[in-house]
Amino acid sequence: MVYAAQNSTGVKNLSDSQASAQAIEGYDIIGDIHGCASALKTLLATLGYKASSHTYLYPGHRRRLIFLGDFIDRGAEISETLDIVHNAVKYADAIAIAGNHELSALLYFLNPKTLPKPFMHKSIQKQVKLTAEALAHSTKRQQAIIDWFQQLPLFVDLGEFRIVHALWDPQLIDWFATKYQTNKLNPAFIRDWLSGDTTASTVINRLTRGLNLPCPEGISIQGVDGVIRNSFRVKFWSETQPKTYQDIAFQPTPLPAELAKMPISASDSTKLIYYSSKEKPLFVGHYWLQGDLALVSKNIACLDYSAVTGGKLVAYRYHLGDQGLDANRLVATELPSL
Ligand SMILES: [Mn+2]
Repeated sequence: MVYAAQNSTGVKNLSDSQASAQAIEGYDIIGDIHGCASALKTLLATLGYKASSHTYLYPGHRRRLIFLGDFIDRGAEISETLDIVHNAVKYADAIAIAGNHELSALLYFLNPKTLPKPFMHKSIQKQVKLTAEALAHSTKRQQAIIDWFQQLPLFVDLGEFRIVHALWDPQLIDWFATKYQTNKLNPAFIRDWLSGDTTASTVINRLTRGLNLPCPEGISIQGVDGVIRNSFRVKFWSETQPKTYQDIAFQPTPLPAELAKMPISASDSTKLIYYSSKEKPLFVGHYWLQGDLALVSKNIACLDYSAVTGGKLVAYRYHLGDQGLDANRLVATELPSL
């Protein structure tokens, strides 16, 4: 089943670009921008995109842009980043999917009485305020962004490859696509999510924040960002059978030694999700990678290299017809360290 917006809710997107699919050579998939518009413009130039009247276009419109979510928050150029991404979607057939930060912003702007955790964790509230300030000067523009966010796709299967912000969970994706007949956020889903529907919350958490396991009693983790957390992010692929928590942890902050060497409990084992190396290539952002560019597994590329904290903004140049992924297709714009 292809989840690529067959049941479009009226927004110009993939269904339009599919009409001219023969003319497309490939896609340039860009990781978490977090308000780093200057880096984004440098990366677009490196990739060969040229500024036109409203947007950036590849010569002959032969390549299209894909944004993996988390365009906003943290960085100094949120407003300009939103302009570039939104205009690319409106005028250049780009695809932009929701990250956990767009969902937090949505909650902030929709202002429900009870804000679902963990999207309104204190540290996230602070970041969302930066985005709110960036949009404060124009109610009309703010409304346009909120309207757009409410229709962002959560996941897309483009036939040859898939994209999601953090984790591709086939069961939850099937549930969403069957129930709402779309791959996009929509009023019925948002209503369910805000009213506390458990599956709706799980979909949002899992797809945009990945799989987090709770720390055992008495253990917490102080992140590289200073925030103390009671859970940690884990992989959703593995070449070999994982035995300890060290084998499955996937986050910039190392696990405390006692947790790292602990054998994975039976109940945690049942929660693990496995994206087989036989599945089609998958692109994700979200995980704050550092250091040299590499694939995270044979068929998964994570394009989040911590741009906003002095890392790199990263793209993957996918050429239609490619057989699998190749680390040489990763392209980066270095950012000045903070
Ligand atoms: Mn994220």
